[in-house]
Amino acid sequence: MIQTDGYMVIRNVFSAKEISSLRKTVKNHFKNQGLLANSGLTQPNAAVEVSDLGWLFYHPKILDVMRQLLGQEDIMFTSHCDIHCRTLSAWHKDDGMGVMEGGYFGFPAYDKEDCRVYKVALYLQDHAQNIGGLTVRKGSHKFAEVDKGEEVYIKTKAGDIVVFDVRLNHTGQQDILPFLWLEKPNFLLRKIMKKIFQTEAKQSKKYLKKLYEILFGERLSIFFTYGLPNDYTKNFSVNNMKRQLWQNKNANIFLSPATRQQFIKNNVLVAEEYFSELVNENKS
Ligand SMILES: O=C(O)CCC(=O)C(=O)O
Ligand SMILES: [Fe+2]
Repeated sequence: MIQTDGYMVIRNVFSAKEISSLRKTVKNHFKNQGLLANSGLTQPNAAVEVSDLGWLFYHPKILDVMRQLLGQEDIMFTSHCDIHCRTLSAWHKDDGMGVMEGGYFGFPAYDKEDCRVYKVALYLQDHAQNIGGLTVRKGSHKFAEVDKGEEVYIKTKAGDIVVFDVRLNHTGQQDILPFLWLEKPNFLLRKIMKKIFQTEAKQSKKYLKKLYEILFGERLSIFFTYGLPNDYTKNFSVNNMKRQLWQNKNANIFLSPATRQQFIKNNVLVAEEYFSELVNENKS
């Protein structure tokens, strides 16, 4: 259960056609946009910045899953969405404790039962035969320590989603070659490459990464977030939007009218109702 474990896997949410269309949209965006981050590219505030993704956020299956997990009809879209291409990762929480004082909730909310902000992790390729998908620490949404909790690697196929509490400890792909049996050889390979090609460690890492992408395709992912319509979700949304705006260095705050209209039509509340304070901040 998501309230005890802090995460839930839902299989076959998207069709092969939908995944292929999302891959196209994400790849196309990163052709000439995005920020360099974690050995790859990332686009914060993608619900606002990438208009072709709109349909994903009010997809009937996503709204069904969220209503079930949140246990009620009334749910709120936070306007959070990050998309990634080829990025690597390390253990962290998405509650903003590392980003601002008190995190996105304004204080450590690990013991709060009605703090229910859930993120969708959608990988646009299979991660069942490698360790490039999501690894979580079960139950770790209940405490502050990032290095505590039973480690679980979640095998996913393109079309599956993982929904997790934003306070949960998690990491994406950590090494350039995401295979458990290669943990030691990864290191040796880099050493050999350095000898043969006289390439520096950083350079040989880059070549290995490129080689992996040629063999297995580019690693693309989409993360987006909903919550119960309460103060926890509102604070998360406003403060997370601040983070997205800092990263983007621009002032695009609001969803397109078409996307907004679809949320209204589907009875989904939108956190951007509370973003007016951000407009004034961005002007000054
Ligand atoms: O790269 C991944 O798979 C994880 C990304 C992530 O944790 C995040 O965007 O917060
Ligand atoms: Fe994360």
